[in-house]
Amino acid sequence: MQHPKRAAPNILITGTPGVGKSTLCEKLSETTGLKWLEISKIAKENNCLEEYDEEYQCCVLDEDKLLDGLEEVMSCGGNIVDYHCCDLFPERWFDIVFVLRTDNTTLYDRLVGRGYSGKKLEDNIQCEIFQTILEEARASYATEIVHELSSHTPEELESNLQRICLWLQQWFNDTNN
Ligand code: DAT
Repeated sequence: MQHPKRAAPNILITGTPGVGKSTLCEKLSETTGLKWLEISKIAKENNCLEEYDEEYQCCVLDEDKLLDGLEEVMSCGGNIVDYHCCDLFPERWFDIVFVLRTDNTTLYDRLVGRGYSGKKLEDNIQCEIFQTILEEARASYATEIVHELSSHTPEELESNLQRICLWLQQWFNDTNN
């Protein structure tokens, strides 16, 4: 269901780290003029990170503080939210959810290239193998708004971009008619 107060839709781009979220979001934002919200960066800049978790080698997120800070911008619409988890956000925020997917070899190479190793590398590969984020998305949002996108090559990047732009065009057509 479309949100009556939004002038433009909100899009969630999610998936395991390394699947290509930032790459797609940056291009999508350039092409559409929608605002790219990099949640990891926003959390850091707004002091929404709590203590460092040694086991997972990352900081624990203060979700309430983050979500409160985003409420206003999300209620206006026109945002592309980029984050590797998706079950923390209110369901009402999003008009569509894309889960980017890669095969294990591609993801492994990308994460090693980024300097991941040991448990952090293994956990992320397992996350993709068990399609954890896809299942999280299906459990958190209406299944008809959750879409998987294959994200291995520049050609796939281009086709994903086109697909989302077409959807966006349709959203504006439907909303204005
Ligand atoms: P994420 O934001 O999901 O962590 P990223 O956008 O930083 O991922 O991409 C990780 C690496 O993979 C980066 O070196 C760019 C590359 N990449 C992303 N999407 C790609 C695609 N469709 N084709 C080829 N390389 C891609």
